[in-house]
Amino acid sequence: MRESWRWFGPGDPVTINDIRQTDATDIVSALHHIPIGETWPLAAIREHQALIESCEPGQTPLRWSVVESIPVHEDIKLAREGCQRYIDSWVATMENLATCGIRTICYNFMPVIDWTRTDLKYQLPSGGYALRFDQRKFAAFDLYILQREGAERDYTAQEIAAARQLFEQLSEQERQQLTNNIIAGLPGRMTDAYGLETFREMLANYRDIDADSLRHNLFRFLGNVLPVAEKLGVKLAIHPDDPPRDMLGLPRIICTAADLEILFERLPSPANGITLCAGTYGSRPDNDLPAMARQFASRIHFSHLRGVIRDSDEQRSFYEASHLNSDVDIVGVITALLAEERRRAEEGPVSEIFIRPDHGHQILDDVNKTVNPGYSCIGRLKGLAEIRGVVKALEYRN
Ligand code: DNO
Repeated sequence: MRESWRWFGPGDPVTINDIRQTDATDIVSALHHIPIGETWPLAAIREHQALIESCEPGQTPLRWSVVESIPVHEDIKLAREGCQRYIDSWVATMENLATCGIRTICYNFMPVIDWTRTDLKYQLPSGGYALRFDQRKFAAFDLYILQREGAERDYTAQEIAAARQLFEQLSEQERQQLTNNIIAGLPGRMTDAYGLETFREMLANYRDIDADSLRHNLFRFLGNVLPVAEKLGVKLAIHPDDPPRDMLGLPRIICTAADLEILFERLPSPANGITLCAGTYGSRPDNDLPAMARQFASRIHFSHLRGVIRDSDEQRSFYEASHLNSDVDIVGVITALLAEERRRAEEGPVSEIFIRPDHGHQILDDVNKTVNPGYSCIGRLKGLAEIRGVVKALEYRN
């Protein structure tokens, strides 16, 4: 298993030299400053790669191995006229990355919003902080802040009453914070940040797009990308929709094992693969993570390891728990990943799966620092250390 670590670039408060101290070997990164839809120039990729890979004599070198993510322009998801130029530009970015030796590419196909949380500083009983998705708060945003047309159809009378009550309890500042968390996006998002009015317009663009048409648009995109990826030896790794279900009237199509079955049945190319994000898939009670890891083993090119604990009375609400103690059987997932690596080793030289500790708690010295929510150093290092322990123990047993 190759231990990787996400780095957001020169503005990331966690520096490359900090990451070096974690003993992770590989970096997951992207050119976040390039506008969505534009090709990443070769020179810019090389420059970023040098920031990651150059080091003083005697220092442990790091490698930029995974891209998370090349963003997919909304026009591609909407299959708008003229979107071919954005598809071509995505492919050109992939070609430039492959020229630099970077061949594992994560992406997602979530319309309008990327990963979404309602609380970025949810206090844990330990005193640290976690990220949280609260379904009731989300409904309050949808119904009473965004006031989305037709939103009431998506909630029961009881949910609407609870959302109203909560909305009334929120201060102006809390409403603003909630709005920002949802429409301005979180670190590493692959969609633009919007104002409320633009956000409404963006949602309206999807009025006539249901799950089937969105899937059709994904397949069209992949139909262009996969043949080139195969030639270049690039592995694509689609990230699930987080949280994994329809939101704000938008269809979401990478949420369950059934969604993945459709994807691979339709496009069996060996370049077509997934990011097994344990925390995302695990925020649905009907996703059995070790079973999914076994079922799609050969398709897993990258894995985000973390867990969530769902609220007992509202399974759509959850907080990000510690890496090993959650509703997700991370030991079961790692067991499946290691078994897959052994299988791959029998087939050929490239057998390792990139994993990274996903989101960590904000604890200790990080509590008073400015951090990218979910991406503070110490919490992720704790997660990595726990994962590393599991890997060692399982490898020893085999
Ligand atoms: C958050 C994430 C997302 C993810 C992109 C993948 O922590 O897992 O930012 O990287 O949506 O394309």
